[in-house]
Amino acid sequence: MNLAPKLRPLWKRALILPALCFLLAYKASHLPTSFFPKDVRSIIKNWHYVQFWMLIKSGLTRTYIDEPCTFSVPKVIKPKAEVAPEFRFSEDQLRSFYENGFIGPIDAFSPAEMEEFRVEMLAAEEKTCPTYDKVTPRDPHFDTPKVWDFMKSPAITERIAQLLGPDLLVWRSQHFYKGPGAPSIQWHQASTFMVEDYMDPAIYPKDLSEMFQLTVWIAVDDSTYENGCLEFLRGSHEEIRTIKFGGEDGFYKANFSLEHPYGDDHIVKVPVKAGQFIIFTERCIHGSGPNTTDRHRLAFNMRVVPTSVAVYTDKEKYRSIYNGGRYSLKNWGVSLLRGKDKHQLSRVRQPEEPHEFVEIRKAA
Ligand SMILES: O=C(O)CCC(=O)C(=O)O
Ligand SMILES: [Fe+2]
Repeated sequence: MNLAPKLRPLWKRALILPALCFLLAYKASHLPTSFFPKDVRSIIKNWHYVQFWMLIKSGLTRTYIDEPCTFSVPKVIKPKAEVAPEFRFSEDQLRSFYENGFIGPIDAFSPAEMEEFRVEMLAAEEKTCPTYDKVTPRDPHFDTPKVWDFMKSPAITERIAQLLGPDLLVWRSQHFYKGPGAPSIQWHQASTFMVEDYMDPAIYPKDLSEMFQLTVWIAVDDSTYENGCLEFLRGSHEEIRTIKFGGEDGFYKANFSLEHPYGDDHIVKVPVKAGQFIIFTERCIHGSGPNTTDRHRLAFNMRVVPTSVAVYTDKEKYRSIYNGGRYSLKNWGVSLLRGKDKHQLSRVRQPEEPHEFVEIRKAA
């Protein structure tokens, strides 16, 4: 089933609308769903009533970008883990993170370390990665040991621990090669990453309004106004918004604009030096400008959850509308970044340990 967010011709919308109404009514009936195809079962189970309703009442021109939720700021602002003094956020820094939805830039690595890594990262861009048996920017921490070493740096882990708690898993990472002249990445946000395949969430927090996921974005090149540094709409993590289908091609191959109430005075552009990083909740609306220079802008990110959040559960494949279609999860697992995994809710793959690759060529 292709659920790419784009404006469909009127006749297609006229066919889909009654089907959606039926599925909404079926969800409300709580009748068994076992005889439906898997994708239909996922939609009935995972879509919130407001997601159905937004699509139906807009005549299939509008939907939530991800599972709808709000964001509750903790009543008492304090670190969620004890860390060494050199990594401690001040109360003001914590407060600004909760108010804005992001914090940084923060120092982690030297320009020399990034200089050396840049060569390896550029080489990896072209290689078939054994984890997915394809050329992909996804999850370089499995196949490039240096990426995992960087991720485990206390400059990073000790900062995230104060925001998410002591026990942390990496469930995703990605290279971002923004070539000379590359276009902008449009405003987007995510909650449980249902935004990737529009049927199943990737992560399963117990409480959707809590902060259950953080992204750490590490600059390998200096990231500047000219080459498309990250931009945020400060304070926009309070709610998951809707998208309107149509308009210019934007987010990879999708075709939509995010609807939000924030004026330009909320835009914060964050230039970052090579070796520095930014932490943000993916719920904070963000994007990056075009690269107007003749050099690339390299970066990588990691996505982190507390061990109490399950990832992918028993799935074998996960679709990504934006990022290369289906990904087989046969060689995927969460990687313990810090602390202990008392919950053991997801499959595990520790990048530093040997991995027996499962053949995925036919399955993917
Ligand atoms: O690197 C970019 O321009 C975008 C990064 C991003 O959206 C993310 O890390 O979630
Ligand atoms: Fe993003």
